[in-house]
Amino acid sequence: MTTMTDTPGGPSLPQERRLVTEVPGPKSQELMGRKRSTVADGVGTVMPVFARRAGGGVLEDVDGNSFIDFGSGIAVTSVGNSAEAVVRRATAQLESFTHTCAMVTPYEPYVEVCEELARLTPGDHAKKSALFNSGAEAVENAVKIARVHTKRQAVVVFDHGYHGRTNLTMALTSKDMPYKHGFGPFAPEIYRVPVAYPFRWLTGPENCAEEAAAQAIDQITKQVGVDNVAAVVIEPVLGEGGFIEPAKGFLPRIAEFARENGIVFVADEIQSGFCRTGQWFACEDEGIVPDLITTAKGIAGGLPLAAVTGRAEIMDAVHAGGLGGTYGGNPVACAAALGSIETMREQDLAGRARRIEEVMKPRLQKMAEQYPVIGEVRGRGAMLAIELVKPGTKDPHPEATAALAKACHQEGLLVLTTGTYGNVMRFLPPLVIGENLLEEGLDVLEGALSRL
Ligand code: PLZ
Repeated sequence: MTTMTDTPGGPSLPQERRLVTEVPGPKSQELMGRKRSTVADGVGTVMPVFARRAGGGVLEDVDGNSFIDFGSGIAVTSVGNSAEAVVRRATAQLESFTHTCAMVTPYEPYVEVCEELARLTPGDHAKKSALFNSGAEAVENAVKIARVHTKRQAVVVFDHGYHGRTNLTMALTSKDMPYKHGFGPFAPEIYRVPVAYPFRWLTGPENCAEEAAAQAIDQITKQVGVDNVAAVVIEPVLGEGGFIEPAKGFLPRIAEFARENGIVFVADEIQSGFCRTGQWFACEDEGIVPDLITTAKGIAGGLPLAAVTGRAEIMDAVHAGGLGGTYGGNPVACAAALGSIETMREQDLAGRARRIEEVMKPRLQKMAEQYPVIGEVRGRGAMLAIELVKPGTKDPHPEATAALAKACHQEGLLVLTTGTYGNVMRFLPPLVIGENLLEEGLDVLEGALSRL
């Protein structure tokens, strides 16, 4: 019997970095052999160790090694793995019923999650939500809703954008390898325009916001035609593209342009949302009120749940029965989301994210001064990154990035890379991570950098 105190990943899990074997250890190696013979090669592995327990700021593998977690399962376990309120609520729900299908017989947790989303997302207009299983599914549905509402077809997305791996969301995603390569043909009526990426803007960062917005708007106007555009879809901080913060002013300008032209502005906050950047949602930093917002990942503490939330009149444009899916808004996932939101609220995890930035960013900046391989430190809250370059240039350095990640893994620090050029190391610790672990993780990173 699992009780609250010995919940895997719960308080009994020592919050420490501990290496007791080489990485990967023998048990992980054996499991990796079994994986290779039965799991499709297309399913990749970032760090070749098998998880046994995880919680707080650590992940323990089957050999007994304990890693400091700077990844949160790609920005999912913001409240920590097996967070108490998530386990408590999801367990109670598991014991009541596991599934009815929300379209067949609705249940209260689904409604409660939508009520929370209406409260938490930006803007005080009337809002409605629909729930799904994955981020990609949420983005697909945001496009469906925007098309019905506007009776238009075109969708505008941005350089370096990432929105998922389904056919439509692959089309919305900008990076070929590994996401799109060989998987075409892709969905039509998708148009890509420039984003204000200050570090790589040709004329430099100073006028990046205005120039990029002008170019984007010119392309939309001249190449697509505003009357054809149903939606613009953008991540307020571009995640898989390399933790790019669009230069200040860019997002408000695009949002304004959308508003003036009857285009639905969709903020994809699947990676940046739910306290990750130090606010409930990243678009709040520039006072943006999206028409639709897509959420997933951090919403449910590790259970699969996603949502589209937005202006009631847009959401309600779709005919009855037009939105759904067998599992969308599964009751256990909804209960977990309510536990996750409860934790974020009670423990002020947005404040914790801001504190993580305070601890990490100055240290990363110091490392950047010392090691010219770091071209830029960026991000906010607990969504931070370093972009690696060939020293003295801005040429991307994916080899150094991969080597640095591998060195960190071997020293007991779980880090992830990202970026169109594969040259960005990102830091996404659980928001509940202890400050001692944060500092120790940075020590490991610094040591690995010095040996690079
Ligand atoms: N939109 C902004 O970050 C998922 C992808 C990892 P799903 N990002 C992690 C990988 O290699 O598959 C993501 C995102 C943004 C949409 C998605 C898609 O969310 O839940 O993975 O479908």
